[in-house]
Amino acid sequence: MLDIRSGLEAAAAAPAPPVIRREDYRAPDWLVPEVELAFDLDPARTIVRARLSVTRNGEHDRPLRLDGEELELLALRVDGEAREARFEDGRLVVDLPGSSAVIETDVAIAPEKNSQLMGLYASGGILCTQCEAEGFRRITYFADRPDVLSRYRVRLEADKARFPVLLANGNPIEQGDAADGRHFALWEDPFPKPCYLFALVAGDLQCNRDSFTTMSGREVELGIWVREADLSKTALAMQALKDSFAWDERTYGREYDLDRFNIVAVSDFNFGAMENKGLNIFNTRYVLADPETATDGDIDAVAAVVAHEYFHNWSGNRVTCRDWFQLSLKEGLTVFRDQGFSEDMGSAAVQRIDQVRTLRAAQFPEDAGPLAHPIRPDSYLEIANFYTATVYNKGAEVIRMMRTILGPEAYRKGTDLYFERHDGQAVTCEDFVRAMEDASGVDLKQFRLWYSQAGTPTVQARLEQDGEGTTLHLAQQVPPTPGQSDKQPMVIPLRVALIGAESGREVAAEQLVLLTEGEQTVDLGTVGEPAFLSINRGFSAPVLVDAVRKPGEIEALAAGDSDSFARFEAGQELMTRDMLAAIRNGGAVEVEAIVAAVGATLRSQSLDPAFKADAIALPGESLLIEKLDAADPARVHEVREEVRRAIGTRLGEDLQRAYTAASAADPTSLSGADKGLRRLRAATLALIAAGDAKLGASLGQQQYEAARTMTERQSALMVLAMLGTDASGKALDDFFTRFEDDPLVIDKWFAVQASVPDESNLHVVEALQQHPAFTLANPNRLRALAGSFAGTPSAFHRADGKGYDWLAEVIVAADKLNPQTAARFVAPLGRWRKIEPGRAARMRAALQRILAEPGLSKDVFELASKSLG
Ligand code: 0A1
Ligand code: ZN
Repeated sequence: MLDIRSGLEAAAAAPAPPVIRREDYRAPDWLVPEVELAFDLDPARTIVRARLSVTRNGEHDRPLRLDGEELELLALRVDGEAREARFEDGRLVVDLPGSSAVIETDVAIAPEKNSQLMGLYASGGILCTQCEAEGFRRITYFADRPDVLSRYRVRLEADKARFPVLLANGNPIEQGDAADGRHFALWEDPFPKPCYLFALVAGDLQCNRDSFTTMSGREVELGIWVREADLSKTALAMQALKDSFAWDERTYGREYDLDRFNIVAVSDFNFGAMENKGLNIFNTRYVLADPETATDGDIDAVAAVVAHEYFHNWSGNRVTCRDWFQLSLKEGLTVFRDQGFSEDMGSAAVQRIDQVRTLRAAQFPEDAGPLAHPIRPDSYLEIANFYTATVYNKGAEVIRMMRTILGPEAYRKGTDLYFERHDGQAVTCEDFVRAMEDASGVDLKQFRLWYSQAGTPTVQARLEQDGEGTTLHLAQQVPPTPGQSDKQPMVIPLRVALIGAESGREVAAEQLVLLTEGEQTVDLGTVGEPAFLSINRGFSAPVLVDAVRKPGEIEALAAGDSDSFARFEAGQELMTRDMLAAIRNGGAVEVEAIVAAVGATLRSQSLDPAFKADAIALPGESLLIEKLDAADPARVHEVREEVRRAIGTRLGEDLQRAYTAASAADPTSLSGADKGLRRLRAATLALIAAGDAKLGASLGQQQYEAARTMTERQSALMVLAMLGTDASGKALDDFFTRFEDDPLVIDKWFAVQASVPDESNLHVVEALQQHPAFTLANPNRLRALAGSFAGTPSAFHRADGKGYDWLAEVIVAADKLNPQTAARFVAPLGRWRKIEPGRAARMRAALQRILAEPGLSKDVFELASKSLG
């Protein structure tokens, strides 16, 4: 067992948590085919009676070992006989002579004291559960691992007045009254499932009911359960749910399998939502939405998360993971599936730009930093730390590449085979790849490196043209990452086309190039004119492209590449090139090319507004920092602001014209066209304000006051908050009073103020921390404040390091309540390698201070110690 604390300057006194390794996997010693649970629900003290029928798995004489955490054991019986409990390493150990037995335990738990939000907990008067990854052991003693699948029968009993609604997985069997004003409900789930998919909910909830008839003609009752006041905000989620049912039938041939599908919204939740079998539990943020209180982006996210959780019913529940190292098996595939859904429901081109933006903002830095890990990790201390952008979003890119390489038909044959072959099983990423190979006949041996190698590959590209023809020279490097110094060349699918420098047309039609060697040349034939290289079109591979560019090439591609994603990319490359040059040489920015490109985009008659909004947005400060060594965040901010100002002043008329035209968006419509107009309106307003603060303030105020949707209101508020005028104070006060009773909107109020990119904004953040509406206990609220602040480089990276100190204190305080959520704020401090030495030393000091804290959780310990490196 490796002690990763050794060598740390600030090692805490507690013993190091054990490292869990993928290669140590062993099949379970005991299986648990049947589970009966009876809950006597009470927020202060809930009694859980469990009856497990266990069977020995294979030939061995090892005892049954059950996980348990913070459980008060009241009784243990084996085949009806009371037994003295024995514990080893925190597990309940039961010696069993035969090949099967019935184990009964009675335990007591305290949901209202559960601030970790794992296991059974209370949220705003609702009792609910979260069991993935290892929360079920906080409910009862159990083999808490995903490869133990059981049939569940669950009886819930609670006070009828306080908890009129009692829900669990599967189908309802019976309900009725019990003594002392209590009532009960009995639920049965016919599908064997791992315990991480167990769920129950008890509360005073109202239901938005609907139904869906499946492709084989079965009627499924759909329910979205929320507090009564929120019922009017569930229509969009319900529509998304029905669309998801239909899409999965159409696109993957997957039909729903129970008579009921329930969604419950709770306001205290560590992640976005959870796919418990037949009873999804959601963070309110991903259910409740209407145009007045949620932005278009929020509304799209609701649909995507509803789809994501629903799609897990096949990719995750019917076919689940053998162990937690295989997490990307269900998450990468399910993200890829929800991306496909969003592409089909809206504009595929705009969706792809958004997906890549997310990947670049969240996953590329992870892959380039101290926390880099393959999509199938090899080891962990705390699995909760591996619900990452790498496992989810890079995992989805890996599935997408397989689809690109095999083609859509073979890919679909592959998923059909995978679901059919492994239905009811707990399997591995390897099983998925093998199904793809078997269905397509394509050898994916080398492709498997995407599962085992971390780090974002760089592809170097150079186009050579002479009388003979056109040759593309490619080379790839996969960078070293922690624990992986030597890398092998990967299979990189690159969609490539050539654009004529004179004609502006595609002079070599798009083709798929598979880069498999360290270096490779590709013959692209003869083209009649000098050509420009359009490469990694549609972002066909999650790589960094470093192409040798001819003068004017990138400008020409930004103005006219026939692939809209590649066109967007060229614009970003151009902006990045000129900003980085100025950051590095310390002089003024060469803004001509950027201003020309943004101007042409704004004036274009053919581009749609959503694309325009994306194309005129400058790469963010974090992205620029990632591309530098020893970055000075203040300088990065200065240069980026200089460019924004130049665009604002030089293109004032174009921006105002676009802004006014975009004001025509129909506030009652959620069509792609209207959403695109609102997006363009927000982007142009921000640039107008950068060029002319006075005009920005007056337009911002007008827009705020006339706003009919949250999209308009929030973008105006952001511009006003950045300008920091009197008008901004008034608008912020108005916003708070107007939405005081709506926690999700108050989160925005915190987030907007904590995102102001100003070195002095820490004072505002500190004041907000003292605001009566602030609490460390609610993950959404904490993210709104700490996540927004740490995600704003020019405010977070104060030269005096006080931003880091503040974050470190918040992490330590939050860790005492909720380790999973606290751990999510460590990564920004781990980026010190990219930052100039003075600030970097302060970032390290903050990490050391966190590590010196007694009683630190393993969640925070793992990330802080790895970040220090
Ligand atoms: N499987 C969920 C993610 C999830 C993981 C852990 C949670 O609680 C700690 C909650 C949700 C998904 O991918 O949606
Ligand atoms: Zn998921």
